[in-house]
Amino acid sequence: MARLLDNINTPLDLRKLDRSELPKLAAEIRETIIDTVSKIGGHFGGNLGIVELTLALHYVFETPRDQIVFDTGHQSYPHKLITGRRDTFHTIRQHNGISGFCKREESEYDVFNAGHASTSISAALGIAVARDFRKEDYRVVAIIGDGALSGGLALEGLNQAGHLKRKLMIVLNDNDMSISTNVGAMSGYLNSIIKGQRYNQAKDLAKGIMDRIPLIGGKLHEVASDMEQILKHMVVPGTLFEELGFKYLGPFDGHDLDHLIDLFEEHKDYDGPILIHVITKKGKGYVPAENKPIWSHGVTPFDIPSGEVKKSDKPAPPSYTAVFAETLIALAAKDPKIVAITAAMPEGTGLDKFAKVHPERMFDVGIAEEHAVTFSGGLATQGLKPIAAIYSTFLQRAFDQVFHDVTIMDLPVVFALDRGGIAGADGPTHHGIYDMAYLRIFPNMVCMAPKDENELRHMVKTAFETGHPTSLRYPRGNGVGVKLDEELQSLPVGKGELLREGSAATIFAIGNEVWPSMQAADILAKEGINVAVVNARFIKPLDEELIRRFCKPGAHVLTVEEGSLAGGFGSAVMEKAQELGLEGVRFHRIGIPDEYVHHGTQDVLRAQYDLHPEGIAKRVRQFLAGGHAADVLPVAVGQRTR
Ligand SMILES: Cc1ncc(C[n+]2csc(CCOP(=O)(O)OP(=O)(O)O)c2C)c(N)n1
Repeated sequence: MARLLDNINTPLDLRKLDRSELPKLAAEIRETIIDTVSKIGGHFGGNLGIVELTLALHYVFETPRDQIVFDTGHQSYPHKLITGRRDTFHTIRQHNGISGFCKREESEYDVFNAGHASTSISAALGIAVARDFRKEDYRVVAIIGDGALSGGLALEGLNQAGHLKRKLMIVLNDNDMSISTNVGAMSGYLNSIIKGQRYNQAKDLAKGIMDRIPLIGGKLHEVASDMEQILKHMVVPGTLFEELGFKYLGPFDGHDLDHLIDLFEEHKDYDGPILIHVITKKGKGYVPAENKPIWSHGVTPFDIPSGEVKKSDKPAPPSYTAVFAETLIALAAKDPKIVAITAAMPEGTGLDKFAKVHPERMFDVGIAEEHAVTFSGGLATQGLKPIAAIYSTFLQRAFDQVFHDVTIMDLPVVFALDRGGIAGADGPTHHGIYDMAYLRIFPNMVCMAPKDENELRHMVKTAFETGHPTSLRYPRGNGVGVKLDEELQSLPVGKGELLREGSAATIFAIGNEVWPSMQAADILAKEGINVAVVNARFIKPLDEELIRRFCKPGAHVLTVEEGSLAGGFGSAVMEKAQELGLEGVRFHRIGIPDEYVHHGTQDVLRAQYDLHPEGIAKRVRQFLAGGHAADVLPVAVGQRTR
C-alpha cells in the first residue's frame, strides 16, 4: 500500500492531508524510525515519543517561516523525516550522512544547532526578540524535554522569557525520563502537576455534583471554588510557570493528535510567553522500547521482533567506562570519603554500577554540569573526595566552575572525563577534543590520560592522591585488551614512560594515541626507521626530564594526541621546550586541526586525521623527509598540520 510519508517532501505536503490521515502517517514514521535505527543504531525512544507532537506542530505552524527550536536535537528524527530528509534518513549519523541532531547547514527547518541540552528556550527567546526588533510577525516555538529543563541554562532562559513577555511558545515534552529516570525537585514538581491534574479532575467532578444540588448548590460552589484556588496554589498545577510570567496550559496527552492540533490552533497566536505541557511516553509504539526506556534512549543495532541487541561474535575487551567504574567501586570500598557525582549520565559514566554498591555516595544532579562541579567543590572543602564523572564535551559547560569553584581554591576534586577524544556518530557537539586545552591552563590542575584500560586503573587511584584538582580523560569504547594488574599502583605525578628507544625521531604520545604510536613505530622499524616512543601520561605537569632528553638541537619530535592541536598536549610540549630553552628542535604535532570534526565511526575519523598507526607512520616519514610542516623553536610556534 502506498505510504503517505512518501509524498511528504515538506510540511506543506503534510498540511494538505486531512487530519484523519495523520495517525497513519504517524505509524509510518514510527515504522521508518524503528526500521532504520534497528539497522544502524541511533537515538530512539525519544523519537518514538515525539511523533504526534512533531506532526501537530508542523501541521499548525507555518514552518519554516514559523521557527521551531528543538532542545538537544536527539529527538528530531520525525522532524527530519517530514522536512526533506526522508530519502537520506538511512544515512543518519553515518559518515557523510545527515546528522543525528538539528543542523542549520542541513535544512532551513533546522533553526538552531544543538547536541548539548537545555539551549532551546534561550535560543528561541533570542529569535523572538530579533523578530520583534525587525517588526516581523512569525511565531517561535521551543520544544524542551523534562530532562533538559533540569539544566540551569533552561531556567535562565525561562527567567528572562517570563520577564520580557515576548510572544513565545514553549512546549514541555514531559516523558518523566532524562536518559535515566529524571531526577531533582523540578522533576518532582512536574510530577506533582500531573498528579494535580487528577486532583483537578476530581474537583471538577465534585463541582459538577454540587451544581446539581438544588438551591444551596450555587453557594456551596462559591465556597468550594475559593477553597480550590487556595488549594491550587498550595498544592500545585502550573503555578510555578505562571509565577514566572507564563500562561501555563496542561498537562495534556502528547499522543492525542487531534487534541494537540486544536490546542496549538487555539493558542498559536497567544501574545506573550506560553508554556504548553504535554505528557509523552518514551519509546511509544514499540514495546521493547517502552519497557526499557533507558536502553531505548540511544541504541546499537537490534532485532526488531525481540528488541535484542545484535552482539558481535568477537569477544571484546572491557570498555574504559566499565574498568573505570569497577576501579572506583574498589577504591571506594576502602575509602569512605570517596563520593561520586554525575550530571544525568549514570549509565554512560558507569556510575550506575557505583550507585548499586554505594547508593548513598552517588549523586545524580541532573543535566547540570555547572552545578555538579561547584557541588563537588563544596564537598571537597569538607574533606570528602569527590569524583565528578562527566563526558569531556559536557564539562565544557562548567569551564568557569572548574576555574572559580575548584582550581582557584586548589580543591582536590577529580574529574573523570569519559568520551575524551573522537566520540563517533554524535559528531561535532560530542567529540571530547578540547579538554586537554581547556584544563591544562588552570594553575593547580593535574591532567592525565591513560594509554590503556590497565593504566586507567592506576590513574584513578593516583587521581585521589595528588592533593590537587585532577583530570583523567579516556576514550569512548573498549579498552585495548591488555592484562589488568591485580594491584592498583600510584603513578609518579608528572612522570612519563619511555616505551621504546629510537634515534631517527621521538614520538611523545598521550592517552589512547600511545599504542597506535607504538604500532606506527613497528611499521617504521620494518623500513629501517627507528623512532623512540614516550607515553607522556601527564599533560600537566609534563615530564621535563624526558623533554630535555629528546628535544635536542636538530632532533625530530612529534606529538600525537586525540585532541585539538590548538592549546593541546603538543602545544604544551612545545611550550615546555621553549620554556626550558631547548632550541633548534624540529616539532610536528598530530591531532585535530582548527576545524570541527564531523560525525562518523571513530575509526574512520581517526584515519581522517592520521590518528591511526598508518597515519602516524606516514607523518613521521613525511616529517623526516622534510616534506611536511615543521617548526623550529623558538622561532615560531604556529604550524600547518595537513
Ligand atoms: C549538557 C548536556 N548534558 C548531558 C547530555 C546528554 N543527554 C542527551 S539527551 C539527555 C536526556 C534529555 O532528556 P529530555 O530533555 O527529557 O529528553 P528526552 O530524551 O526524554 O525526550 C541527556 C542527559 C547532553 N546532551 N547535554
